[in-house]
Amino acid sequence: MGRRTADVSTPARLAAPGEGLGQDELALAARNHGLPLEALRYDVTPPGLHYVLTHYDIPYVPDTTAWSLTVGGRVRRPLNLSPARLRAYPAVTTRVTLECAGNGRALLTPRPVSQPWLVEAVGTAEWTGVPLRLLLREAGVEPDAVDVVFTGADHGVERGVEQDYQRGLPLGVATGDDPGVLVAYAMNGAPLPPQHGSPLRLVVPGWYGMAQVKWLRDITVLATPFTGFQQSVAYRIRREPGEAGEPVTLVAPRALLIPPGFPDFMSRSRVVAPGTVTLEGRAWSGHAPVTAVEVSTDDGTTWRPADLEPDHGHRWAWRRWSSVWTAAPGDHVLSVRAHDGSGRTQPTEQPWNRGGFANNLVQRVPVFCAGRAQ
Ligand SMILES: Nc1nc2c(c(=O)[nH]1)N[C@H]1C(S)=C(S)[C@@H](COP(=O)(O)O)O[C@H]1N2
Ligand SMILES: [Mo]
Repeated sequence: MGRRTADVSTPARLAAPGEGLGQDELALAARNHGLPLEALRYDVTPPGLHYVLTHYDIPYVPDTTAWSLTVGGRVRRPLNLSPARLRAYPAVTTRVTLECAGNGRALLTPRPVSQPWLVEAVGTAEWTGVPLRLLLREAGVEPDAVDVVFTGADHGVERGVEQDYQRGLPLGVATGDDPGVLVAYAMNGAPLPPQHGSPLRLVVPGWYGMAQVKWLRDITVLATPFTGFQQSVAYRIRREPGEAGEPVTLVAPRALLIPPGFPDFMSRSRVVAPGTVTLEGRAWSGHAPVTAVEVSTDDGTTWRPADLEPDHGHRWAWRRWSSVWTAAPGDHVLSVRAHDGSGRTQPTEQPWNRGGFANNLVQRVPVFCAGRAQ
């Protein structure tokens, strides 16, 4: 597999100063849709409103009973499992907020040319499946194992490298139980929809989207670190094309606002009436639980704490926050930022890298307050 080796791939392109979105980025944006921000209201994102990101094509799987998941490599007893067999294992359901590592990319200058997310590449679902550690225990991992590689059924070419979509996890993450990695067959109590990985996908709570391999068909245990394209070339934080860079792993803290009032069709800027406005939204982090959320109604000059709801037992899902604002006539810029238990927060200056990954810059929501104060 792989017509060319990963190290000769073309670096991702940066947009020239002032260069608008091209047709290729528009095509990606139309295929890979975001969460309409008003859907941040739901604890669990309703079907179809969860963001979607697929690098190549959505595989056509009309008969999911014919699917097989193989587990092999450095194991004593290779497995070959059908979705029906997987349903016979003890099932675990976990509520998880997924976010694409490229969320925030299109806000960067210069803009990395790729899927042009603003802030909406996020969603929360209840994923049901089999704990990966049970499958690995049954297969009997050899003592020299270091990485576990997950292969999807989708195939494509990326920056000159033909490949199956593949990602690896360190053995400790794959076999750990905090978080427990799932081989999921259901989303919100129903079989996985095609775009979310039918019939099987990986769910790695706390990690960015690229780790959550959809259309999962093979799990291979390796005695050497995995160096595939999506591990060693893509999804690295680097400023220069030649750098090895740091791997993209856990989700950085982020809070988003449910845009208040009503939108202008073209600019999506908001209009609110004067008086009391409840600002509300969601906050999450893959590193550690969110400990505080702050809001600003003066474009980041001053911040005040918002009320943060408890996690209601859902550590890996976003949490609701709210704050009351008295809107006065005129123009305002609303912002919100999350802090987590690892001491991380959101920057107000863009943290630029070539791939446009993990940009958790604070959201800015311009609002026009119409009319006279009461
Ligand atoms: N097989 C496969 N799995 C994949 C991808 C892919 O292109 N192919 N995209 C990944 C990326 S980058 C993201 S952000 C998540 C998106 O998951 P969702 O579409 O269910 O929201 O899937 C991940 N899993
Ligand atoms: Mo992603």
